[in-house]
Amino acid sequence: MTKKFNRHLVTSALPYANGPVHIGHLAGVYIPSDIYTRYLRLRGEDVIHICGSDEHGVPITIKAKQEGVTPQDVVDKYHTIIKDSFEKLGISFDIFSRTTSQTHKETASDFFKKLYEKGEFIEQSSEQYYDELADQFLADRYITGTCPHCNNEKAYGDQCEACGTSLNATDLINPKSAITGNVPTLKETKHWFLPLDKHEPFLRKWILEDHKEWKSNVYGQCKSWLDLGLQPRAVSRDLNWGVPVPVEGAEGKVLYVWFDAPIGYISATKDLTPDWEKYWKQEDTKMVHFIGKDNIVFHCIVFPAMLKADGSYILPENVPANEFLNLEGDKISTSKNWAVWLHEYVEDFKGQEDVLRYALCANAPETKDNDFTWKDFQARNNNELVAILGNFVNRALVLTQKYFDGIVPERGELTDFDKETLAEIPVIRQNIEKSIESYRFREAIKEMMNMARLGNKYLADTEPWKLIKTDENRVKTILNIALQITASLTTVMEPFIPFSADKLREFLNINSINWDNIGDADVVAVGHQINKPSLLFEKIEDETIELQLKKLADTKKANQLANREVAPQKENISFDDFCNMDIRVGTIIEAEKVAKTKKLLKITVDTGVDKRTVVSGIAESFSPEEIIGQQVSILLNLEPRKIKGIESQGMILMTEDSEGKLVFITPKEKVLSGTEIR
Ligand code: B3M
Ligand code: ZN
Repeated sequence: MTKKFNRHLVTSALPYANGPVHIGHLAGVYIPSDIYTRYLRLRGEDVIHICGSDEHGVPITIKAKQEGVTPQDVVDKYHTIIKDSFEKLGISFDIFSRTTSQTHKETASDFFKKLYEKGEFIEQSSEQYYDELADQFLADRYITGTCPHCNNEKAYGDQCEACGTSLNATDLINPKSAITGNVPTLKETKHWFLPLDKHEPFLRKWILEDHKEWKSNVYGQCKSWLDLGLQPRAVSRDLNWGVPVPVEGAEGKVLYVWFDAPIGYISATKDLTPDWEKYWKQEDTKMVHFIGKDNIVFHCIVFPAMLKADGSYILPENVPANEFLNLEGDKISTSKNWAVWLHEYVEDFKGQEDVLRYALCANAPETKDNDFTWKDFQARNNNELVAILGNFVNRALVLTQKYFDGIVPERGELTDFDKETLAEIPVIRQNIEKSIESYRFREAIKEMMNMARLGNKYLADTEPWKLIKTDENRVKTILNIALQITASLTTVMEPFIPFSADKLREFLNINSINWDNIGDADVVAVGHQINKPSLLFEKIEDETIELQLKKLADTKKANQLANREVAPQKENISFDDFCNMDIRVGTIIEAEKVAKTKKLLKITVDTGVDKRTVVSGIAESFSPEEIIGQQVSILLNLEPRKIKGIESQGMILMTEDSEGKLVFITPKEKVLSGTEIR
């Protein structure tokens, strides 16, 4: 039985306002949700797309502390940056709200109160980690330790980012305070828990039986959660940043951020329309949550349990979560600055917003983690947007200008090839419908490009530029058909690359065409005047890509420097031990490779005391020729050792630079060979 829906409520995960958004967010959540909503709008559906920033939670208070500002300053700053980036990339939310709004505080507070009054919570005192030095309970990200599932040493008190498991702080091995680095103590405190176990039978049936159509990554994660058995989850925290727990005896306690954030979808809808209840409470609304894979449990288990406990809300029809996008082979990381930031992209690539939308959708991490590379980005632009789509529409428009002064010519009798070509348009349209409605956006965008391919092939096969000399009437038919395809393309492009769709409509001098009219015989009328076109897409040159790669290389270097692990100090030695070491400045006078080895050089050093042989493992860093005359530090009284049959009498001291390259320890000024180092 398929349900009949009369309206759509689309939500996109509320980004944390503790930093800007990057391409991983865009590819995983906002591009798919935007395509989906734009498509529904084109079909004339009643749809609203809800988002906003998630402004509570520990990451924000930590960031505020780091920057020496208030949490409100942090969220004000990032809310603005994030909102602006989304706007510039054409993500068409109907509202982009925030969880520090008054509406939200009231909505979240009332939501809690209702569940509290219905007796839907368990009130329980338990032992929680406490930092004596900071005089504060350590919730969520205020505590780090080793993940009991994957041994990641940097897991947080609420989640391990390495394996994605959602954790309780007390699960962590070797817990440490993120504020002071102290080992925390356990201290009793009271909290409210949502008894997920109570909702388990319902959730089991609702997900595992009624929603077998969910994406396998989502369904699988839910199943393993349910199979592990659900536990009550605390929905309050001992913190001073958040929505206060609205009951007596809850001073100093706020709602857990994952309790208040999804309610943000509801409060944002309230801010959008007084009709909000229609979207949230009527069974004929289709609610779809777009999220990344780390949010699955909260959207498929915790939030539905909250909605169910309230009893007056609908539940999501689908939660098409995506996997993660990597960047040039490495995991995207905010703390390592390993990301392509949207606010930087829109500055560096003005007017090329659609290129990013296209590249990210074509390569979206729909079924597995995927990699973004700048080379692929360039290729998608140059070989697909420019060479296929841009090329086709440009030929259709330019030839119409050239032969018919930009006036849409009439069609004569159609050949079989004309008919076959025209018949392909609705087929492609239906393919796109099927793909989008089953959340397969990569497939959908491929079909969009197939419509341009169809046009390209049509022109290449009919060759109007040759026929114009002999058969002008035939050329009229050909260009009419090419223009019908171009006009249909404007609508097909709209969900994916809306800026280019606008531009193309301007070239064609037409208004938008409804989805259902794609492929109709005369979407542009005979005699209609089109405008002079310019290029729809520009080629992206190698230099542009190299600049971006250089940016990333610089980031990598900076990280290596910052993350270099300094070896711990060794055990103390006595002064005598030290004096026993005879370290001198020497000069290399001969050097040659040791046969049949890669690493070894046989070096003769003038030590001042004598001229002696040392075998040293530096052949991969230095050629024999380049080190002749080099002053070095050498430990003379090291027990001689045979290496590859050569007696090595001492050791040349080396260090490494930040990139791991070997460096000699050489006095700044030349000194006499044999000078002691003390
Ligand atoms: N802010 C987590 C995230 O950005 C969270 C999503 C909330 S959706 C209600 O990954
Ligand atoms: Zn883990």
